[in-house]
Amino acid sequence: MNKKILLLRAKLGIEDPFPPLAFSYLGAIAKKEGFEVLVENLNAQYTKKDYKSIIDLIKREKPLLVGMNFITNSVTYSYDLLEKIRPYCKIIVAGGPHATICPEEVLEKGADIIVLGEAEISFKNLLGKLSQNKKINSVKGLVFREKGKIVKTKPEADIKDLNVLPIPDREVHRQSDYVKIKEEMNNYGAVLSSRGCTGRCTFCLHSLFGKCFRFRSADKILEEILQLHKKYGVTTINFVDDSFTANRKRLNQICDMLIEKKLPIEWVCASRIDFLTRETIFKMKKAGCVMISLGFESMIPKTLEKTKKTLDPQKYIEQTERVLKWCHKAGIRAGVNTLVGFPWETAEEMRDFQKYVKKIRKYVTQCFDGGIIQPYPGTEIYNEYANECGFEKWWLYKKRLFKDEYRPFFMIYYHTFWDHLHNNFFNYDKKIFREIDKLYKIMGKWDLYIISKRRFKNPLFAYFVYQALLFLSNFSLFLFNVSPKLEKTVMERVKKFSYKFKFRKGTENKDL
Ligand code: B12
Ligand code: SF4
Repeated sequence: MNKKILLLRAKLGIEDPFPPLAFSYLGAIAKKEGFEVLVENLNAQYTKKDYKSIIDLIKREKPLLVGMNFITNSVTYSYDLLEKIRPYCKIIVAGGPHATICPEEVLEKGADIIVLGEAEISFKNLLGKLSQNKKINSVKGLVFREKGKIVKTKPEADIKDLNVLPIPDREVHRQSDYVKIKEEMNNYGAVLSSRGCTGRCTFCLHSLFGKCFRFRSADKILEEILQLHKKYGVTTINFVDDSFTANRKRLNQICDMLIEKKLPIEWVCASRIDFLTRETIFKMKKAGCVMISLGFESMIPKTLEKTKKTLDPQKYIEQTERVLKWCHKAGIRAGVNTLVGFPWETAEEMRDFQKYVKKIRKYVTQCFDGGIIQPYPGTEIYNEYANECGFEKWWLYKKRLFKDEYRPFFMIYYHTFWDHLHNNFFNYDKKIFREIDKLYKIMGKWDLYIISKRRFKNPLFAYFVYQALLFLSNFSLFLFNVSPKLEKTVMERVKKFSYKFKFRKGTENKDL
């Protein structure tokens, strides 16, 4: 019997700076069950693989199954790959956010079995059955076809105690796909310390890991950090949790352990605004935290309320300003996530947002990050507006805005969410479109400014770099408006050069 599996991620348009944790977790599970695990991530930033080499690999290795990962906004890329490899695969298993929300669609596109949501237990049981050529009906958490009918097995329970999971196995990935220079070993430092979220925001797919927020113990986190430091020389840990700071007791324990160990480790995380206190922030700093990405989203009370971000917008906005000041005092860089473009927002509110950004920006020392609302399936906002705004199943027909996955220069530093604005899901009128565009340019300018300042100590030189980047971004935007092809011809080299001149430290949140 062939105990070999291939885990595969398609090229998705936005490159992966770090190895997908899904494959590290599932790889660890499969290895424990005695399987050999092959991983190919066509979306890894330095991979040299293409469709043809994947087909050759499948023909050569004949894996028992090929497991693919599906994310909504790039799902058509995954479907392309699925179609190409289909004739050469025995069994294709699908998982990830999109496969969980739209299992029937993924089956229709050619997959054989869908594993819903948190997959470790179902995947382990599925491997057991498939490797013994047995029926899979008793495995929970699956969707598949049997005699032409779609079968959905009973749901698998959330893993209550995350400590029972193995430490994700990063050895399943090819290091050269993610690391070219020593500093990039930090790409191996992505850690998931909890699953689920205490929030229920209407624009977010918080149901992926079930309804219940669970966390790994501080001991387990430390064990993983020590392993990453010793084995890969990682010095920056990137906690990718939805709610890293939600449990204060555990946060304190993690901080205490890191303070006591005196490791040469810095870390970054994301946090809701309301989980942070002055004491917490100062303690986090002492424990090596250098950056917090704050889930602020909006200063528009109506939006904060309607999206269920908070029940008390006024208090929330006041807390935001306090948190920003505390981070500033503690010496932790603060990033601010924003989200605009909700169908009820007005041009005037966008102008208020612009003023607000100008007011708080001196405390924003990482970047403004976020976007223009994209209605992902499985979210409340999708269910409420899909019909009314005519964007049902948009991921299948929405025209790709960029040819050959080339993204113009102005999007790297300046107008990161230009494509999201131009997707225009909520049919903005001209006025609001213009004001959102303006808002993102104000934030983009600030991002360019702080990135240049952080990278170059000499203030005059930093200012010069900032002006140069701003000029190049605007020039790229101008060329793109004339002709996307022209932009590519002129700016592709500049883009390559600017990548070489990467801003290494402190830019974890921007593709620099
Ligand atoms: C890190 C991250 C990223 C990184 C990814 C880097 C990387 N190499 O992984 C970056 C920054 C690139 C990124 C980008 C984007 N992301 Co993102 N991201 C995340 C985040 C925060 C963590 C992902 C993670 O590592 N999770 C931990 C692992 C263990 O979980 P997992 O991947 O879900 O895998 C589990 C299961 O899903 C399942 N599974 C997954 N794959 C497979 C495959 C098989 C075969 C099987 C059996 C099971 C299985 O098993 C795993 C273990 O249980 C999630 C939020 C979240 N809480 O998960 C959002 C999330 C995945 N991102 C999301 C979005 C929307 C985006 C962007 C569109 C945002 C943007 N700015 O444009 C882009 C799109 C990227 C693309 N190429 O298409 C959404 C996806 C929604 C959707 N419907 O698809 C999420 C869920 C956030 C949210 N709550 O809305 N992202
Ligand atoms: S947006 Fe953030 S706080 Fe809200 S549900 Fe999603 S992860 Fe949780």
